[in-house]
Amino acid sequence: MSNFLKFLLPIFILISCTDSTDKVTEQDAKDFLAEVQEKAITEGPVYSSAYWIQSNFITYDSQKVAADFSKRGILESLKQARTAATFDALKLDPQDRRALDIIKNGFVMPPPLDDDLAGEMASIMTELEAMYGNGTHCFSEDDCYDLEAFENIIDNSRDADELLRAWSGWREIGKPMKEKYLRMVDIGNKGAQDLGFEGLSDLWFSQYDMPASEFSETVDRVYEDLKPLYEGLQCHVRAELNDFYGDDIVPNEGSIPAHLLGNMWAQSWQNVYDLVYKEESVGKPINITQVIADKGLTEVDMVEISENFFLSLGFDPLPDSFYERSLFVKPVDRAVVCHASAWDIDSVNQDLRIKMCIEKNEEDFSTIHHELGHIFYYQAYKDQPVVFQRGANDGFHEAVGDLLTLSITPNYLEQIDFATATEADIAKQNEVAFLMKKALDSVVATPWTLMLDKWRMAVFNGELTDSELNDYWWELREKYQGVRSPNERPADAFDPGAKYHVPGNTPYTRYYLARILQYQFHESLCKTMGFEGPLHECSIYGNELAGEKLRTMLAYGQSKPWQDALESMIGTREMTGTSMLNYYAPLVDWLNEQNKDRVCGW
Ligand code: X8Z
Ligand code: ZN
Repeated sequence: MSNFLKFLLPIFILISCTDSTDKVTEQDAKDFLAEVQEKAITEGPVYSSAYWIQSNFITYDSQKVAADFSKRGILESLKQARTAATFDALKLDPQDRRALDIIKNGFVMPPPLDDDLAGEMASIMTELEAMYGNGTHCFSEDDCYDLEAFENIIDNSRDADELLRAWSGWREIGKPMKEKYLRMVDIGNKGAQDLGFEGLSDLWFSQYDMPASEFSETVDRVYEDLKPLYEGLQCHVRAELNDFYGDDIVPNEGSIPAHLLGNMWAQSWQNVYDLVYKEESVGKPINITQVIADKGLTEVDMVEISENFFLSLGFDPLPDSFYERSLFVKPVDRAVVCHASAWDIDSVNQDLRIKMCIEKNEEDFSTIHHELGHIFYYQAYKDQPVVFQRGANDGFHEAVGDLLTLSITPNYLEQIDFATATEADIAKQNEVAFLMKKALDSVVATPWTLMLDKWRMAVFNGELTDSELNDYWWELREKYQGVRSPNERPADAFDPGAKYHVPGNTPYTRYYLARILQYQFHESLCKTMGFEGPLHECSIYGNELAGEKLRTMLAYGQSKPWQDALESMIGTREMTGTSMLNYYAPLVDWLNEQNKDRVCGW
């Protein structure tokens, strides 16, 4: 925003508010909120159905209908935001004030209140999502791969050439997104400015009950505590991969090439666990993938087992419609957005669904818990007004299911008949193995979940020229993750486009918050239960007291500042990395020992 406009906008708002104070009353505000509520209840479910069809059946027509709904929906929300602003100067009941603020600020990618720009934005957004969902790359006419086919290679292969081919192949789908993405950001920044923000970055970070700059500082400060743990892990993994692949492919210094870490985005390294941890003679973790295969579990069985965990905490069972209307298996005859998601289609009728192309393995067993975390959050806050039917902040929403995965301990696996008592005992004898496996997913995700929005915000803020966009992505990946591109990226590469949340416009800091919060929740609930052993041995499974505490907090939705919600559950208002460090304490000691003669860092 130009300085002139930055200066003008608050005055405009002030004038428009002072002007309107004579006309609007507290009762008008209440009537307006009631109207918003009524509209959301009656019209919301139809919009959700249009988006459900858009993601479940990617066709020319489903995209056309969704783009139209999206345009009309966003214009309506923008009008509501303007009306909400007319009450700015009124003294109101704090809950009404909070509701109005959410109506004014709760946007991700707003166009200005303009028919043409809203239409253009809706079309671009729909198109980008479909480009990702439909993404395929062909090396030759009969050698084509979609994401799942490429992931099958990246997750399992140990052949560096084959890995590089798959890694580079998937990134071809990002290239055609670049121009559209930049145009969308351009319109979005204008929309954010019209709402009174400096731009999209300011809008995104203003949704955390504290000034955007303070939130940004908090997020960075917490990472400083976790950095030594991550650096120790990176150092050890690099050394072991060097051992396996040799100096030419993984030099034992600097950043690790991104194609060798067992995940398309190198955001979880759990698939290379067997390469980096070999001391299993004293006991090894239970292989959940193997158990799923041995038991012949179906995708629905996996969902039911996860649901049962929530039921053991006292949550209400999911309605039949959840199982009837969710998508659990990748369809063979049509294109869908396979990236897992949870949907609150109709809160009044509790029409809740997940959409996921479940693979029968440990990773997806965790992801099912993650998705059900969203679903049970929806269930818990269903009696709140619609504006408050959100997470205390978006990180809370992402943390619920992940919290439960921390309770998938050997004892829990024994309780649900995934392991015999002997197998559980063997697993417990090697806590480092258990923690290593967990850390390769959870600790590894922290710098990644932190850097993604740093890249996005640099784009939003116009800090990069078009030709710098991709290089800056890799600069951040090196800086935060110690992970590098395995090859020189082509000039037209747009690698961020190959990660769902970029074309899908899902803010990513929420996953960083979730990583931190889930450990804080876990530590506190374990304390509530009177658990006294090491944190990683605690499971909240079957503990109604823990369930009650969790549910009470979830039921607030966004009706309170997140700091209040956090305090109500765990007694502190601060986000801190301490609980995560406590959880991994034995691994930290082990890594220090392993790395003592290595030169760490990159
Ligand atoms: O996108 C997700 C969930 C849906 S909210 C499956 N996650 C992030 C990702 O896949 O990149 C969960 C972990 C991080
Ligand atoms: Zn999620």
